Amino acid sequence: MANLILPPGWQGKERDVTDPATYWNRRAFLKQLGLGAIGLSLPATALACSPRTALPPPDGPLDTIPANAPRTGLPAARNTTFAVPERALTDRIAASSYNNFYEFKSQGDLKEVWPLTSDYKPFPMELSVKGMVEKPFKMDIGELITEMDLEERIYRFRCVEAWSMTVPWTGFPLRKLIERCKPLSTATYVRFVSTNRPKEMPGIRNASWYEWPYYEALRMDEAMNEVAFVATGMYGEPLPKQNGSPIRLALPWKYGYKGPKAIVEMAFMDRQPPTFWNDLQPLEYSFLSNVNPNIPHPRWTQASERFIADLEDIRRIPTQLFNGYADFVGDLYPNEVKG
Ligand SMILES: Nc1nc2c(c(=O)[nH]1)N[C@H]1C(S)=C(S)[C@@H](COP(=O)(O)O)O[C@H]1N2
Ligand SMILES: [Mo]
Repeated sequence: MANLILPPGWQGKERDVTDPATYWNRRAFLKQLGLGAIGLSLPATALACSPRTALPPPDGPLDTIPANAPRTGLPAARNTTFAVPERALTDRIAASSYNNFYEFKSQGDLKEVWPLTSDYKPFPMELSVKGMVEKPFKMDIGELITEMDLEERIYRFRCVEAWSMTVPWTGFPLRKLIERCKPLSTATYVRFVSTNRPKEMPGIRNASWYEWPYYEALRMDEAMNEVAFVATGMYGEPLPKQNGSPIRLALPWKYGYKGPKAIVEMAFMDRQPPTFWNDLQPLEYSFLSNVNPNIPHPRWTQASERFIADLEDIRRIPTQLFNGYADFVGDLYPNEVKG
């Protein structure tokens, strides 16, 4: 792994040597090929510069828990409303070594995200509250985590690419954070933006054709739902960097990409905001993107999934409507329930 250490000055290399025309053509080319697909490999031109970090990689996938992450209230008491009785908890190492986080790595092996997080410093970080609110403001995310009442919820997790896990998240309901933001009653959507730190995130440098930073959005009624959760930790500890430190969303009835990691901005609005994957491939990644076995992805079935109990134990299981959360969120989607 020592070969990951490079002298300073290599950063931004690809951006510098690629002329804008080639650059934008490649971007259009990728779009055309449908390579917006989450986790697909890119053409050789995109691989010219493989991900690198300045600092040596962490020793293992759990050594990425930031030393200065708040630990007040950990481990938090479990909220037993959200049990997942039909399957095992995913092994903790698997949940923190099989990841999707394009800001660090946008192609290739999902198990190679954590080694690329050494330059990333999630604390301190600020969350900006904007748009249709009583008054725009910023808060320190570390202070927010310390101030909120934390609970643990065991949730199903389903990626659009049909792998799944069961994860014990620590955090608080998204509704509690929205209440702090004091949105106007006329706001009907909330938009989330992830941090944009190319110096700390090699995936941003190496896949510069994406529209960084990552951006997502929910309808207000979805965001205020009981299940929508802000995760600050998992398995009783603060979030490892690759799992979205300092805070990320856990929206278990939606495909994983609807849950942005490392959130630094929330903006309230009265029309539907654009979202990252929907902009790249609208036919493959809808705004709602609820887990639904009856709505296949154009290129694969969504009726079953590969459940990752641990990295050696991955089995096919059926996918449930709204990932098993129909009792909580079914009323939000009358059209999907009818089929
Ligand atoms: N900012 C940001 N958030 C993101 C992503 C990303 O690339 N960037 N990937 C999404 C996708 S596709 C999935 S499946 C989950 C993966 O979360 P995990 O690695 O903690 O399992 O994060 C989601 N949130
Ligand atoms: Mo995903």
